[in-house]
Amino acid sequence: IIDYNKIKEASAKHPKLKEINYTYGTAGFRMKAEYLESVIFRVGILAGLRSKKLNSKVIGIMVTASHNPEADNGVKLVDPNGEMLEQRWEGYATQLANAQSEEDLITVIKSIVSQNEIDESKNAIVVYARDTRPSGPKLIAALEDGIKAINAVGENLGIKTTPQLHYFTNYLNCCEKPAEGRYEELADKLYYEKFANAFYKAVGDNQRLSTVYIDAANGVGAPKLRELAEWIDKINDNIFKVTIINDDINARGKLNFQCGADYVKTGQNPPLGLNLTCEHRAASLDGDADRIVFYYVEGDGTFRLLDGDKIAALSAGFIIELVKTAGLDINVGVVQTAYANGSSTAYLEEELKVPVSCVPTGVKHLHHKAQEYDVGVYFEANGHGTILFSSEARTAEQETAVKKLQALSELINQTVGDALSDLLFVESILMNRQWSFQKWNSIYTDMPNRLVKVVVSNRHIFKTTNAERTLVEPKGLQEKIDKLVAQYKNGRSFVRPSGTEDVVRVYAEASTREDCDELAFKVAGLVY
Ligand code: 16G
Ligand code: ZN
Repeated sequence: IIDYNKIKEASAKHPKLKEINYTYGTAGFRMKAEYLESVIFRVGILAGLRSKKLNSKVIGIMVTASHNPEADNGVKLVDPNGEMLEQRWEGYATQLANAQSEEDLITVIKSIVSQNEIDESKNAIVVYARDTRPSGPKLIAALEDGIKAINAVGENLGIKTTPQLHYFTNYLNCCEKPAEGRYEELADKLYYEKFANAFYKAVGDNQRLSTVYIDAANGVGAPKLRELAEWIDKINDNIFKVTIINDDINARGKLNFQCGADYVKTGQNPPLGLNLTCEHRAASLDGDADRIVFYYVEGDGTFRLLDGDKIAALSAGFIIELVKTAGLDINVGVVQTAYANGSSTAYLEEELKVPVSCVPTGVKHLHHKAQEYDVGVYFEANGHGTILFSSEARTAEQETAVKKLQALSELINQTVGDALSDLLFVESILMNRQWSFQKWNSIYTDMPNRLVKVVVSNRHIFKTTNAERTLVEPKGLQEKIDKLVAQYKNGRSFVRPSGTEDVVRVYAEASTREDCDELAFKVAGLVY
């Protein structure tokens, strides 16, 4: 039963700051860590309510701000199947976070209980983890107060990557409950064991490739990848060689600073601390290890990025080949956002002849669309993505191609995009194909592109349609953009409000670097 007095008392220790209006957005709640204490306390309560509503299923909570600066933090809820929180409950999260007084908070809780006919007497179970941010422990303490206030059982998983938390939440709900051992260690062990074994299966007896240099953004990906690589070594120490750089998780100020997937993708240059020569294969993770981008430099020093679009193309190409070889009746589809490079879309549609759909930014949109295919490949250009295999695609026939397909389906983290699982997935395809990064890059040539952010007084006046590719408001602006775009060969540009920052983003693409930069600059000028 819910003890409302207990909640009131506990909440008084984590009062809501007056001046702030919170929104549960694409990435949950995310902002400067010092504004988050009351919010995280309330997220603990919400997770308890959600668990009660879903018959005591386990709900996950991740405390992270991903690629944001070290001073930020954030929190996200994970549903029992490991997917993002159901959309209607995002609204409840926002309402709870904004309740000003203790009285208001109780009113909101009671209305969630009654709207969802929640049985207050049901048990509630939640698991939670955090990344390596210095503000993490204090916020976890506030979270625990919220979990206790609603009489939920809470299991602290300690420091984990975001995808590990998604994976373990799903595991607890669908697999046998672990009989012994602390959850904190189990969550690592089960994860390493699963992905190391699947990698071994997927690479078969193909020869290993050269060392991959991983920029771990000085975040949680560093220790976790190191341990995962040790597990792989235990099975066979001659299939995967990795060198981790930017692995300093203890020094202040280093997390995501001039390194990590977002830095590399946005700036289209290598991170601090990595001396790239043309022999190197490299990749960058983000601060919670759910994004990865690969890259290398040419002999002449040109930087080549293998981003989410290239990962999607590599994966789709290999999977389609396996499906054909095995003669399976399985449909493969790719889901992209407006940020996908035009050349990648053309390659998928024209060369691979695979259906491509475009959806708004944010994992929940991509994930849901991908579920419509037997095999749904989705990657955002920024390096977040995964592949969903329906049970249809996981048949038990014993043919080699089918076996390989099955191994791949086990190697990819199907709950959410996962940098570590994606890394092994890509590596296994490259090993099967014996492809270099150069060969992989050559499947198509990226159109020069530029992403800029524009600070505006109110980003909420920007409204989009057509999977964010067309502005409907402010009125007349889209026509002006269209006119500009028409002046450039292969020009493409769109404007959308960010879901995570107080800015408007402008994306532009054109045949040459100069044209593309000029187009981005001019469109930004229209927005400003
Ligand atoms: C978050 C999303 C990412 C999206 C980005 C867009 C998840 C796990 N991550 O990082 O998918 O691309 O936000 O940010 O959902 P924006 O709206 O600020 O451009
Ligand atoms: Zn992330």
